Amino acid sequence: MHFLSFFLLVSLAGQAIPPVTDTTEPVTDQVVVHGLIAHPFTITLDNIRHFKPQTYQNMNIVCSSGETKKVLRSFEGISLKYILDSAGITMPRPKERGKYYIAVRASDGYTTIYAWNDIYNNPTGDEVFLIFAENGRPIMEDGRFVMICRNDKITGPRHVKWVESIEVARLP
Ligand SMILES: Nc1nc2c(c(=O)[nH]1)N[C@H]1C(S)=C(S)[C@@H](COP(=O)(O)O)O[C@H]1N2
Ligand SMILES: [Mo]
Repeated sequence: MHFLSFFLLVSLAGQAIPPVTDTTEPVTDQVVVHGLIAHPFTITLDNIRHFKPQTYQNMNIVCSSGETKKVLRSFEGISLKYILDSAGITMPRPKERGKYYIAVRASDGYTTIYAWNDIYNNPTGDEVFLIFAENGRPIMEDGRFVMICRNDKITGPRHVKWVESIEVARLP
């Protein structure tokens, strides 16, 4: 075999096979805010203080199976509504408000949505937080940012680990 093609083959094979030690999910260190908004931006641990984070107490992460997966004595974060207000949702036809939704996506493909009405016309709007610290420590294994909905009865499904984007979109 020609030396160069052998070299190419080896380097391509090296790319295709991830290191065996890498069993963790891809860690996301920023959250991109995009879609039908006036001011797209990216949230990082460096700029999240501009959103005036607050500390809240006591929340359990409960799976649909009924199992309590995690107990948060405290968590620190910013509200989704405040993020959206900063982004400025563009809605030229207000009668279409019911078609608008917010998709929260994680790096492993896990996704949850909130209807625009859930955030702006329901108590839920005051209960959804992008959090970056749990029990007084930065979040590590679940990515740097997690989204939670504090008033869900079953809190696991809309507890999104490894959040990488928040998109404002509209049904056709
Ligand atoms: N990105 C991402 N977030 C996720 C999941 C997931 O698979 N991917 N699983 C959900 C489920 S089913 C539950 S119950 C909670 C708690 O899961 P954990 O025990 O893996 O933390 O996280 C939720 N968040
Ligand atoms: Mo779950």
